Amino acid sequence: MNHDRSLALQARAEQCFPGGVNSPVRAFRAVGGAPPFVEHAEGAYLFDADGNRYIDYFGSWGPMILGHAFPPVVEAIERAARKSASFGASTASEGDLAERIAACYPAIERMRFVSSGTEATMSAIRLARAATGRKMVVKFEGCYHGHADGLLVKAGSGVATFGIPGSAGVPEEIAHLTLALPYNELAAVEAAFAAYPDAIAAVILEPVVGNAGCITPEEGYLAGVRKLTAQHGALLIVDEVMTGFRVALGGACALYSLDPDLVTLGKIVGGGLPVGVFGGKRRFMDQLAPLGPVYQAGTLSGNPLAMAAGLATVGYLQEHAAEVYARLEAASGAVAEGVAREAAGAKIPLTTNRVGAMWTWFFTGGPVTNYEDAARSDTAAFGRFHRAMLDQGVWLPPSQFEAAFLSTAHTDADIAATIAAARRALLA
Ligand code: KE4
Repeated sequence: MNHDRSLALQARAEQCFPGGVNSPVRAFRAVGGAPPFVEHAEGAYLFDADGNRYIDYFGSWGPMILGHAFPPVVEAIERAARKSASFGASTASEGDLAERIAACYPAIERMRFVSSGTEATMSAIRLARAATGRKMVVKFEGCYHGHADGLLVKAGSGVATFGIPGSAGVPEEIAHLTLALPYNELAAVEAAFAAYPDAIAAVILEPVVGNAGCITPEEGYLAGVRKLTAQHGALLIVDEVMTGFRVALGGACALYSLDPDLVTLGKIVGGGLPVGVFGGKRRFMDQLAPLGPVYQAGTLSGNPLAMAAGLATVGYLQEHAAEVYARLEAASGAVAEGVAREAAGAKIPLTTNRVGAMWTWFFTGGPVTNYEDAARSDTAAFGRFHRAMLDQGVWLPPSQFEAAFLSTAHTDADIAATIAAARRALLA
């Protein structure tokens, strides 16, 4: 494959942006090599600046569940754009999308649109602190909820000890308000509540972890966290920015019969345009300005183009739910298990975790039930696999600790080609 144009664009980009990127994972630092620059995309395919075609298995990190340039979404954005890109005033389209989201998420009695998942989780935590009068937050190692200071926190030395900054620039005073616990361990959550009685405002989690690679909740885990938060007067915030409308029409809340206090959404609900959502029980949400004392705002919140893209996407998912999710399940199972079979045949240790159309091939013997297990993966082997797949026109997420996604546009031929490419790539 020729990458001359991408290489030139990368050199120019490095004069503009740190690392040449506007989001770190795009720099391919975890897998090596130079990232291709995308020129356009259609359906299941990305086309780079040198004209190379790739089967896309990260889908803009989740939003492109109907494939790229899905005509109903494109047409909706075009129609909206002709009416101007933004008003900074209320529009009917916000209520139209909100009603569709609420129909899929019974836990969401009121919601608010923002422009990213980070804004959604950051706002939900502020709301939880106001609603409970408490300051501490529990998160889980390997879960990522965006880059708000209090969420860029690593586990302290002991299970229920203060968090430590997970990034430069995060003051330890802020990190100390967050506990980072091991995922899939209810005892750790119990210990945290015992260690900090009446001090924990919220527990936030990915109901299916995507940001350590895909890690599934063990039987009873989510229900256990729900019970503990209710017992101890802390709010449960379920971060469905990645899983929302991905693992089911009603997301993980539907899949696992979860009734959280607050839910955050993003990615798919914007159809590829910048949208985040936080919502939940009315007694909490109505504490937001202008009704209540919790301030939160956004110039482009509810942007009409983003609403149009979200409406076209969510509307299509709702109207074709049975067909869409059956296809996503079948295609994801075929590709995830097909590659796993190739690895077994090549005697390469590989653990495949999958929920619906999100999965990860961990280069380790497994099982992978928390971040500590995931971190045992052979990331160098994953890097070689990633590059060998990319060279064969298959673009996987460029990190062992990310989830792969596919769309309704991926065909059986794409799946077969992916498995064939993996057969060769695993021997690279
Ligand atoms: P954004 O601020 O990137 O829109 O959303 C943050 C976020 C919140 N919650 C969950 C569960 C998420 O997965 C994310 C963002 N996901 C990453 C992919 N692992 C975005 C990709 C990137 O950072 O470039």
